Amino acid sequence: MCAGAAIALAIGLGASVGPAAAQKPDRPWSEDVLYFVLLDRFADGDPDNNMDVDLKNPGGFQGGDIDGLIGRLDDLADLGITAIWMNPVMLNIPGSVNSGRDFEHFAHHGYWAEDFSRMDPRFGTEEDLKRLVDEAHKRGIKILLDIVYNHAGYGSAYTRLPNARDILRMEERGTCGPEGDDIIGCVAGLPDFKTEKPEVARWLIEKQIPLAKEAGVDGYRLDTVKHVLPEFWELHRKIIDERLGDDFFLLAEYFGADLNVVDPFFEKGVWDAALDFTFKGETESWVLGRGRTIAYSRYLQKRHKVRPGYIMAHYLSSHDVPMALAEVGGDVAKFRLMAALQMASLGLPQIYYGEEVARPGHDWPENRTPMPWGKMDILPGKGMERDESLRDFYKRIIAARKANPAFAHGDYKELSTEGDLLVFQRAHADSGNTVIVAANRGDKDATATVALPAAWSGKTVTDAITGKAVGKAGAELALTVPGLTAQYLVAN
Ligand SMILES: [Ca+2]
Ligand SMILES: [Ca+2]
Repeated sequence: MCAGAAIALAIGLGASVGPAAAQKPDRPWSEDVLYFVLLDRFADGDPDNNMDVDLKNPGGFQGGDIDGLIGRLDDLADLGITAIWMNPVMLNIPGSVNSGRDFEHFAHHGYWAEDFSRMDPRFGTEEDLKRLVDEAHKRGIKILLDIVYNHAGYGSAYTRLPNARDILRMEERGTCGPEGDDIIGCVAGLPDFKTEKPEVARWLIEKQIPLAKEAGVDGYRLDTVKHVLPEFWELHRKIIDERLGDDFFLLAEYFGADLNVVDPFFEKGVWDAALDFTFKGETESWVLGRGRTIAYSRYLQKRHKVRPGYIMAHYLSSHDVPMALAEVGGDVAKFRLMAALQMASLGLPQIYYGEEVARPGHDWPENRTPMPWGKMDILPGKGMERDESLRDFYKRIIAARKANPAFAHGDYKELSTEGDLLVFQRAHADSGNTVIVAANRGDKDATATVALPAAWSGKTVTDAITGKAVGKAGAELALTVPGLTAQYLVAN
């Protein structure tokens, strides 16, 4: 080692002395509840970083930032969530593109990178990101960075590099692959990185590591993974393991995928989890009375075929699909039923910001309305109505999920699928925890008599959502489930 290196090392060590960063939460991801935030629409903590803000433009910037999210961490901890995924925070392209609608579309969502090595000042600084991670960790909350390797933003600085042709396929140069080609086509006309070239792959991966490493984030949510060759993901895992540690969590967005589609990737271990694109549609359909209860039950059971150690993250709404509450006609009772089924199902439940307070909106751009803050003096959603009783319901179902390991780890056993009433059991042998879930999609009371676990004998059966006793456990229990409600039955 030369003298210079020794000095640099000494300075490096000196710099690390100071207030210790909060411990990373070591809870397994299978036990987490994930909350997805579009920063721009959540909370504006710092008006000084606002640029191009136009509260009237659904495709424009509305001022939300990391500082605003930090200010709401206590709320989120109170809700019970244990992990946050926020949209990409790298510098995005300036200005707007034509939305094809009657508004201009700015990069408010963060998916149109201008430069991967810098933070977008509209979202905050590197210090803000570090502070977010530390403050979240203090509350036992993990943070996921959203990472895009497939494409850059429209007209991004990368398209003007002298070697742009070597690293990108571009519409303006006529170098995009055939439309509809998942890998070499240009998704939505965006400049497509030649990720099949190892040198481009390494550059893209390395470029985004320093921010993650400095801030100490817990993992990545990986955007548009199906538009990048599988070999890229093998190299990616190898580099991430080396640079960020083999416990660094990777959640993939393979658009439209069910577990059969992502299983070959799980088999190779390149990701830890993938978004489940089936749960929303199947659950909405069942709650809306479409299809037989037994078919929905078999669907829920099939989700348990996920490869052990890997996770499907199931959601009801996101920035790319219509809001679930609107999909069920704005009927909050139906939406509660869906939320109860989500929180009772295997996987990593993902809540889209504001769903828990009945945020209004339907399809793009209305699926990215501001977080409603009611009377709180927080922009951009100040004055927007909040459904506090729905939030309270979410608190109770999340608390029940966390209190009962059977929800995160238990197997699935169908108990009754008569008519509109679904009753299933989740049982976890290691902890001895069992929950019986009853959900009634009809609007009238539904009844069923179900066999109870032998271990429940003589105990009081309680609904873990309401905390109310529903009966004494014998060999069987006669259940009455009011219309459009769910029960989480536990024994105590
Ligand atoms: Ca701001
Ligand atoms: Ca591609």
